[in-house]
Amino acid sequence: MPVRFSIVIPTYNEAGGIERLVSTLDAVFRENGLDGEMIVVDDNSPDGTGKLVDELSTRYSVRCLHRPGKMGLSSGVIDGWKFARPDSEALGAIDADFSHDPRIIPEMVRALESGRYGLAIGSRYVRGGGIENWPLKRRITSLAAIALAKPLTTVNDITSGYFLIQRQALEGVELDPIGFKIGLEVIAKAHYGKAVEIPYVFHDRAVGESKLNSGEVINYLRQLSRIYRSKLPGANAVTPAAAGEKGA
Ligand SMILES: Nc1nc2c(ncn2[C@@H]2O[C@H](COP(=O)(O)OP(=O)(O)OP(=O)(O)O)[C@@H](O)[C@H]2O)c(=O)[nH]1
Ligand SMILES: [Mg+2]
Repeated sequence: MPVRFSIVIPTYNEAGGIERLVSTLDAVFRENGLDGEMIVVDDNSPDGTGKLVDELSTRYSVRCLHRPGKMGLSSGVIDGWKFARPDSEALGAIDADFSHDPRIIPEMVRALESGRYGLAIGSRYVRGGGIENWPLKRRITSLAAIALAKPLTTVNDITSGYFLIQRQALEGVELDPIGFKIGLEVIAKAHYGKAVEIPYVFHDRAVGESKLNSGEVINYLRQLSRIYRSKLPGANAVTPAAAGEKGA
């Protein structure tokens, strides 16, 4: 059964590359018979990204959700999923700067279609994956971020922002909209059964500027500590009285 899906592209000042990404994804969908839509979530980018995407929506399978100001990557992805067509069975995310290789999307979709996996992750840290043109500092920061989250999961690329997940795996899951790491939030909390990591080579952005700053490191640590705390025994326990249940 072909899986219908919506993939969110969060944008802030990505006018320089968004048309190339949207047209490439559109071609990948068509050439592989995929039933996908793109949702760009734009935070009123001063460079006019949102307006450009509205124009592109007449030619490609893309719609733009406009938010009034810069509200963060993770919250953008979460809002995009709410905006997605309701009959999409899978939801995903991809960066706008071509760091995430669109050519692995068919493999991600097929993995969900197989019924064996509830989550398909674009992965830099499995055989065949990698990173190109990243300065040493970024590589070390990424590995440190992953090491801190390692006890949470067996997934290798825990901080990947490139993935596709069955919609039902997110039902009832409270996602923290803090910061940049929506992938970690999903990997640590959603009910997806088995995950598969599909390798790709990450390329540093060629156009536009990075939105990552030192504040995001603090956000990441806050996010991690909240996830760890939620995993502590009894963290989500509800007393019978609080749940409105009657004791035995
Ligand atoms: N809507 C929205 N999108 C954002 C926001 N911050 C970042 N993004 C988008 O999220 C994606 C990832 O941001 P990047 O700046 O590429 O962050 P990064 O990949 O960690 O860093 P570089 O690739 O080095 O720039 C891009 O598509 C950004 O445009 C935000 O506050 N709102
Ligand atoms: Mg990037």
